[in-house]
Amino acid sequence: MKKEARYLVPGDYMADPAVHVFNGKLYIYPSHDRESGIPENDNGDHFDMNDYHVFSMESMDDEVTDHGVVLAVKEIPWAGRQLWDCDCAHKNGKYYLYFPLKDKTDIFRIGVAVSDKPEGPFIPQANPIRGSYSIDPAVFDDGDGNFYMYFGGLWGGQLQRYRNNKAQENGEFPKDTEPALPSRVVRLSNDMLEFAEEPRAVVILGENGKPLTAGDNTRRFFEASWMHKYNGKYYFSYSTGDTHRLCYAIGDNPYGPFIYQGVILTPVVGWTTHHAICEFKGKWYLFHHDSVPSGGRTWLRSLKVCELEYNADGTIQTINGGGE
Ligand code: FUB
Repeated sequence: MKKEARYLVPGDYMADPAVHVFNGKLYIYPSHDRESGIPENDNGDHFDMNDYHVFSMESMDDEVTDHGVVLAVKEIPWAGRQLWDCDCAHKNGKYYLYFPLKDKTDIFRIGVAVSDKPEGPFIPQANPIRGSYSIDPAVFDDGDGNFYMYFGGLWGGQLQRYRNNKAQENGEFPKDTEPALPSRVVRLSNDMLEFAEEPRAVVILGENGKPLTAGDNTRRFFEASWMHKYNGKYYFSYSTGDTHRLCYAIGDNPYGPFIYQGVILTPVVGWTTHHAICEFKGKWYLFHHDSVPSGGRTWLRSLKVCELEYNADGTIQTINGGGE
């Protein structure tokens, strides 16, 4: 594969990739963007997606295979609107698709749908996961029987409405000098359908050993959590949202704390940036999206992939997103 990023699904708008290798093949679980005519606002109402497709690749030089619609809003019993970034995990021959969706009262919850195959179709559970909230679930298989979900997103993702896993009367943001609102991490139950514990804060420490502050908006967490392991270390990566970077922090276990390291991807064309990092056939890749093919329409994004390279000390080489 060439070093420069390439678009994966030229014929349709797909975003927010989650990527895993199952049975030797690469599977991509993106959001499916569409033009619904809803005006752009800070609440993200213009991201009005109503189904998911799954894509697979035999090798990185392949074209992607589209497995079609695998889950739609109309099939989900508790659905309100807006299917945002999903992820998939495999355990004991079953595949679990985790997805954020607003319920009938316009509150984001995280649901799960199950299939016998990585390419679906997926059958949704009757209710969202008990105790779930906000958006952007990313599920990490630690290889020891434990699976962890990272989730949360600010602004339209509603994370600011919660403290200690409880909804607040007024969802207020911390002051600039206070610790930033964190992503959450939770271990999943053995049957993969519930949280096994109360979600915990994903704390990112700066060089002074203190949590990044809310005012540190070029480095603090905003949305789009992802976890991968490299050389025994845990790499938590995320979007800084309103400053449009993908950044990462490294820890010694899935719960953290994580120490801030730097930028993986500089801003792309389009407001959102979102990614997955995955090893496939001996190389590492960054999957992400931008809005170049739609002429900058930020709610119509296109999937991309490029190689990701590490330095000898385990830090990641910054990739140019082309949007600055
Ligand atoms: O696709 C809708 C939202 O945009 C996602 O949930 C965020 O991560 C951002 O990419």
